[in-house]
Amino acid sequence: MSYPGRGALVVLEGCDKAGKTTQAKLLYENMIKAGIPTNYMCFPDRTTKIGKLIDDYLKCNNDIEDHAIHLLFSANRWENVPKMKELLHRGTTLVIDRYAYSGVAFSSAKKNFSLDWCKQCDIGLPKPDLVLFFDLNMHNAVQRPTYGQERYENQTFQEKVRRNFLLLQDESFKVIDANRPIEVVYEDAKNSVLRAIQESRFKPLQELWV
Ligand code: NYM
Ligand code: MG
Repeated sequence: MSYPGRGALVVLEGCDKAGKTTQAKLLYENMIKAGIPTNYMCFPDRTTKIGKLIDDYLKCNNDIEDHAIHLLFSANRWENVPKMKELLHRGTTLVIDRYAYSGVAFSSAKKNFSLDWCKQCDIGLPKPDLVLFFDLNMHNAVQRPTYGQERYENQTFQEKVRRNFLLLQDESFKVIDANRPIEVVYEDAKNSVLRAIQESRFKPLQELWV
């Protein structure tokens, strides 16, 4: 099957333990099965040098000043932009587990960090065609296995993060009720992704927050 035009940039966002990774993997596997060229990526990309610093920070093995870690998360996206653009222009759809919205929603939940300041370093990144925001009741999130193992995984902080995500909603956002069974959530997500692929194929890739 040949796919003219570019691939879609699809981002999955949400608080910790909302089921993003499960859904991203399901989307990736099923799109490959359906013959749609697709790649899975995630941020932070913990495999690069910058990503290793971030990984240590999240596991509380190191401390990094709040502004500096914010910029490192952003740098970790920028270092992947050439690869993302190449894939998209080759017609590959990207399913990405977290992106700049996480960058802003998490950092701006810290004291003295404004949404506006946090957005600056991500301005100009490739703009997602679709952002699926997985909205999970905090009560359900804290019940999930491994909750609380990494930095930021506490309820007060996550409630601030959730409010920040909702402040970042734009025309590409779709809020998905993640409190439902995996298969129901998946159906909802899949339909939006298939629509985004159709609609963005012949549209130029845009820049985020410009
Ligand atoms: N996170 C993720 C940030 O604070 N800023 C960012 O730019 C990104 C991409 O890292 N708690 C936070 C959100 C998560 C944590 O993500 C790691 P994951 O999806 O649990 O590996
Ligand atoms: Mg996590």
